[in-house]
Formats: sequence, structure tokens, C-alpha cells
Amino acid sequence: MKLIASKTSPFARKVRIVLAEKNIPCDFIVDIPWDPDTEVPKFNPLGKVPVLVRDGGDTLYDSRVIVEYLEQVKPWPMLIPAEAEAMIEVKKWEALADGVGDAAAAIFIERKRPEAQQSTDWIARQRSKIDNGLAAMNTSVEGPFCMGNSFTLADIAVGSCLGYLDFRFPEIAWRDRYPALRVLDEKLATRPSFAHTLPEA
Ligand SMILES: N[C@@H](CCC(=O)N[C@@H](CS)C(=O)NCC(=O)O)C(=O)O
Repeated sequence: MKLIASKTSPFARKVRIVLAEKNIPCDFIVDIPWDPDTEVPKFNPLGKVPVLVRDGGDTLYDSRVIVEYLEQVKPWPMLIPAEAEAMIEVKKWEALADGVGDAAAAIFIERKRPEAQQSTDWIARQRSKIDNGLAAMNTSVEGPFCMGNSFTLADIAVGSCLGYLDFRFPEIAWRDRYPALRVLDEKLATRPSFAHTLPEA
């Protein structure tokens, strides 16, 4: 299997952490979808990373489909609970964390445009999604993990999102306002799967 991704994408990091936690061998092909010579559109018509290329050559996207696939390929350690309510809860965490990542990525892209073309309203709208999303996560963390004693995909999604904010928007200083997320993040940072996948340019 091959994972096509950038080293900065929070969505790709989610997949990389799942691969590491499950100890699934996978080649990592770095491709930045914004580069003029990117090959990502050959593998994903949406031109986005991550993309998983299976051994037979077919491709899977997006990150949520890929992590679901990996859970089926290797169910242990279980990262998506089998019990229906818990499974939906994990997916909701993932949607929330990915949504914050989407909003942060949208601001990053907007700020790359010439200053005169940037929309401050659009940036403010995305920023409120980040703030509201972080506040919702902070009040929902049960501790020590998102959903109590079990480490799940919820923690992987939240940790990836927080790591992206640190990387692109250190000025948000989320640790000062969201103590439950700070404690969670400190716990997650001790796992080799998180430590070895920190975003880098
Ligand atoms: N929902 C997608 C989001 C993927 C995504 O937005 N990836 C960004 C990198 S962080 C990307 O490839 N953007 C390129 C583009 O939008 O053209 C997922 O979970 O995989």
C-alpha cells in the first residue's frame, strides 16, 4: 500500500497515526497538492490528499474512508468501537475535529491570496468555526481520552487538528483557553505515533 500525502495535512496525519497505531506497513509518498507538478489529481479527482493506493492499484479517499478501511483491514487495536452508539460518538468527534481542520486550512489558503483579494469576513467566519469547535471539544473531553478510558479515532482526529493549529496558527494559543484539550494533547504527545508524525514543511 502507498499513502500519498503532504507532511502538513491534518487529514493525512490522522491516517498516518492510524497506520502507526495498527502497525500496518505502508509507503509514504509526499505530494503537495498545491504544487504545479502534483500528481494527486491522477489518484483523486478532487485533487486532495490523503489518498491511499491499495496493492491492486485502486485508490481510496478521503481520510474518513481510509481510516474506516484500515479498521477493517486490521481491527486490532480497535480504534472505532463496534457498539453502535460509541461508534457514532467517535465519528462525531472526527467530524468536529476535521471541521476545525477544514476551517483552519481555508484560512491558510485565503491568506495566500494577494492581500487586496482576501476577505476578512470569510476569514472571520472560518475563525469562529475554529473557536466554537475547540470550545465544544474542550467541554466534551471525558478524560483521560476524548471518550473516557479508551484511546480511539476521536483522539487521533483531535490530536491531528490541534497539531495543525500549532503548526500554522500558533497565535491562536488554544492551550490558554482550553485546559481539557491541553491535558489531552500532552497525553497524546507521549505516543510514538503522534511524536513521529508531527507536521513539517
Ligand atoms: N475531507 C478531506 C479533506 C482533505 C483536504 O482538504 N486536504 C487538503 C490538504 S490539508 C488538500 O489536499 N487540499 C488541496 C485542494 O483543496 O485542492 C479528507 O478528510 O481527506
